[in-house]
Amino acid sequence: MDFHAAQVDVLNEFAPVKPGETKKFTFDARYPGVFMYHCGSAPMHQHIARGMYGIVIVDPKEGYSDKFPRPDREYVLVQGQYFANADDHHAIMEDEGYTGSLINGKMFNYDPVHDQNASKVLEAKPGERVRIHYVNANINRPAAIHPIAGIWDRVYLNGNPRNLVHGMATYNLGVSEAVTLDIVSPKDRPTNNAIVDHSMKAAMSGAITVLMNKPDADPKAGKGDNILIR
Ligand SMILES: [Cu+2]
Repeated sequence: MDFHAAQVDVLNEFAPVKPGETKKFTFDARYPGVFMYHCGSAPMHQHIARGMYGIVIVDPKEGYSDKFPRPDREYVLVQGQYFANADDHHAIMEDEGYTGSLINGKMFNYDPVHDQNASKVLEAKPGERVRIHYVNANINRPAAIHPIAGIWDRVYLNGNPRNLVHGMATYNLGVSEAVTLDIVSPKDRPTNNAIVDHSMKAAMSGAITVLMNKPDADPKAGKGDNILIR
């Protein structure tokens, strides 16, 4: 297991664990932010393509501040790729047979416009600060994260409160990169957003997430355990 939040010995702590074996290690998370983790066993790209990845969120020791205000809601989005033949690890490495983009494990997971079976969306009330923690677990491709009909109010590079950028339309996430993105919809008019990977192949094959801003938003959505919509 490769935890990008950890500073450890790659030959020891990140060594492969064979079937039937167990391994235990601990680390101090010294940097706040959002980080990818993934299976690091060979062939690593095949394990990642099979979905063995996720996000680690390290909260800042000092808590919230003017620079890092408490959000009204928070959501986690982890983007990855679906390959037609997950057995062909050479094709995966070459980005061949990439047929869909996954958000938290499913194409168009929160997009009822493109998938009529999608029953879930992200929700917020107009004027609320919505914080999105986004990971790019693609094999080779960057991801251009844009909130259609909106602007990222604040972007925290790698999710670190010290790395603050304002007013961005699109943030380009490198491979394995994670970012924290705040969006605040106008209070005085109804808006909805579609959070896309603006790379068209990714958007058209699954990387679209609908954020509905409505006065009767579910009060529990984006809070506590519900930062991940299941
Ligand atoms: Cu890695």
